[in-house]
Amino acid sequence: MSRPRKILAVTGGVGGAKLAVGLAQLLGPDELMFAVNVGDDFIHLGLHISPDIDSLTYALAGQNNQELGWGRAGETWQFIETLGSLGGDDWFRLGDKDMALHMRRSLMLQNGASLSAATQEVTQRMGIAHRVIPISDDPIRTVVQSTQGDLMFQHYFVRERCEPAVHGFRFEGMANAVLNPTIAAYLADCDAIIICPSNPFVSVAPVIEVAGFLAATEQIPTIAVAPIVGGIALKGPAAKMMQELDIPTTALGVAEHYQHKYPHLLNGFVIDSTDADSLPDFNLPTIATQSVMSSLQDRIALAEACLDFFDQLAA
Ligand code: FO1
Repeated sequence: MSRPRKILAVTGGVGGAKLAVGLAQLLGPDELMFAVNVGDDFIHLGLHISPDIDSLTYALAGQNNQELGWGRAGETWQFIETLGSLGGDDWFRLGDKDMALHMRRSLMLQNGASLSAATQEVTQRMGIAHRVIPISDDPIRTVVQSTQGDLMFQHYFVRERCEPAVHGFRFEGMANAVLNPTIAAYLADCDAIIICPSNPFVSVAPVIEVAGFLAATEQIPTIAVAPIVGGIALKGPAAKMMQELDIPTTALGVAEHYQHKYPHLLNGFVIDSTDADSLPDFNLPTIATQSVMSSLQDRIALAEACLDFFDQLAA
């Protein structure tokens, strides 16, 4: 059995982008497409910000800011610091270089372009051959239901530093959001789907809950990589959210959450080697491998392991 050659990778921002980079090293632009979360998007300072699309774009272009873990490499901050000194909103740190991207996208959108078209323009200009596709061109906005009331995602994540306890999420606009036709067409002869190690509640859910996605993927082998390793989130507030939602903060907890909420979604699951003791507890095919990705080699090795896993599942 040969490896799947047409893969859709579902990803949120920084955590998922690491595996995305590994996959992009192994698969060509006709073999790999990225379906990206837009629930983190918001209008800020009059600009359309798409944090997950941008994190993936910067990572694929080798332009991600490794010190901060978000934003663009080699950044300067004159704009936001000057804005702050004038009494403007400076809690969301827009770097000078990053601003150019938001400005370019926002003006394209104002002139009638879709988010897909604006993303294609930026990714191509940054030398990215793979297709980075927003899950929908319609607005989907993640609202975090918390002890401080309903918070727009970036208000919860950046302004409130994920401190409020969460008890749920809703995705404004989801009911009217149309699955991106480019993704729908790709799924028609897609061989395999990889859910990158992104937050299940605020990165993966707003992608897979877009009408038509789950139905279109039911017959396609799908695996997810756990974003929790040794009870700790690889990135961001996933473990804290799980605790607050009364879900065990383990890789098994993530798998069971997916299986309970989306019964036909997963055919396989990938956990970190440090959690290998829990392998017998999974009731779906599961492999343990190194999923903590510190280097490019780690990203490629995890991508290889995911592709090999599809061979095992087929056999
Ligand atoms: N994350 C932060 O923690 N603080 C920031 O000030 C911040 C600014 C920012 C600007 C543009 C952008 O595209 C992303 C930015 N992020 C920032 C990251 C972002 O909020 C999160 O990483 C994602 O939304 C979570 O996936």
